[in-house]
Amino acid sequence: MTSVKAMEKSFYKDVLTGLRSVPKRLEPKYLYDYRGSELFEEITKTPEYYPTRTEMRILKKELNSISDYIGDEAALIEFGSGSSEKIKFLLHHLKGIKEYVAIDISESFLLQSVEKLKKEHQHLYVHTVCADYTVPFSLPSLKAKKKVLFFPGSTIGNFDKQERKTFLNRMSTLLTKGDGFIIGVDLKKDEKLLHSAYNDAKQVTRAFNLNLLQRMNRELLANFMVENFEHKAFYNHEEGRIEMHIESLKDQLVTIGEEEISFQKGETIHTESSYKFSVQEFQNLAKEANFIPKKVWTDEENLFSVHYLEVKA
Ligand code: AVJ
Repeated sequence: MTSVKAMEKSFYKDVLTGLRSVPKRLEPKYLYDYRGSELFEEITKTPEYYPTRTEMRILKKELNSISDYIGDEAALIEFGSGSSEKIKFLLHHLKGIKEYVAIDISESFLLQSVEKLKKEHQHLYVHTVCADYTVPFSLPSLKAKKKVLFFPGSTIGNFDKQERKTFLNRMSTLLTKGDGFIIGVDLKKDEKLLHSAYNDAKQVTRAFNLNLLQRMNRELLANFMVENFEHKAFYNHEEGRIEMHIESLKDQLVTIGEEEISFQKGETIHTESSYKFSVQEFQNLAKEANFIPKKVWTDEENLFSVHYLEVKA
C-alpha cells in the first residue's frame, strides 16, 4: 500500500476570504471533515435523499454492461472514497480488478474505509491518495495498463461552471486514449423532490451544514453560536442548482482566530451548490473536455444517471 498526502492547509485563509466576501461563501469541500463525512453518510440513508440509493440501484441493475465497458485489466481509481458501498460492490463483482486507488480529502476517513476494504479484498493492490481534487495532483504509478476513474455521487454538481470545466479537463489529462471515466450525475427533475432531498425531516442535512460552524469553532478557535444560525436549502431554477446556505438569525459579531466578522440578520453564507443536469447537458460538457460519451445508464424514474466516458486522444 502506498500513501500520499497532498492536502493544502489553507482552511483559515479560505474562511477569512470567504466570510469577508459579499455575499459570504465557503467552499463545499470544507463540509467534509471527519464529522461532516459521517453526517453525509447519514444523509444518504434518509428517505428523502434519493441520489445515493438510486445510483447504487443503477450499478446493481447494469453490472454486466458496466463490467463490459471497464474490461478486466483495468485499475479502478475512485474520487471521494467515502462512498465505500459502491466501490465495494464493484470490486466484489468485477473479479478482474487487481488494483484500486482511493482518493479523498479526509485522511482519517480515507484510511479507515480503506482498512476495511483491504480486509475483504486481500489480493487487491490498494493505493491511497489524500488530496483535494479541486487542485492539480498526480496519480501514483500503477501496474495496470488501463485506468478507469470512478466518480460517483454527483459530486461534479458541487462545481460551478468554470470549476467543472477545469475538473473534467484535468481528469482527461490524467488518462490516456482508451481509458475510461464512470461518473454519476444527478438529473434535473420535479423541484419538490429536489427540495425535500436537501430538507429532510430528521434534519440530518441541517446538522451537516451547521457542522461547518462547529468545525470552525474546533479548528480555528472561532466562537460561532450555532443556535443563532439556521440551515437554508432551496432550488434555484435559473441556475439549475440546489443552493445550501447558513443563515444568520440576528445581527451578530463572530471572532475567528484574531479576526472579527459581522453578520446581519438574514444574511447567509453560501456553503454548497448542487447542480443538476440533463443527460444531453452533461454529455456536451464531457465532449468539450476530450471525452467520448459511450454509454449512459439511468433508473426507471429518471432520477439519476451514470455515464461511461472514454478518452478520445
Ligand atoms: C455529495 C455533493 C453530491 O450535493 O447532493 C447532500 C452533498 N449536500 N446533501 C449533494 C449534499 C447536502 C451531495 N454531494
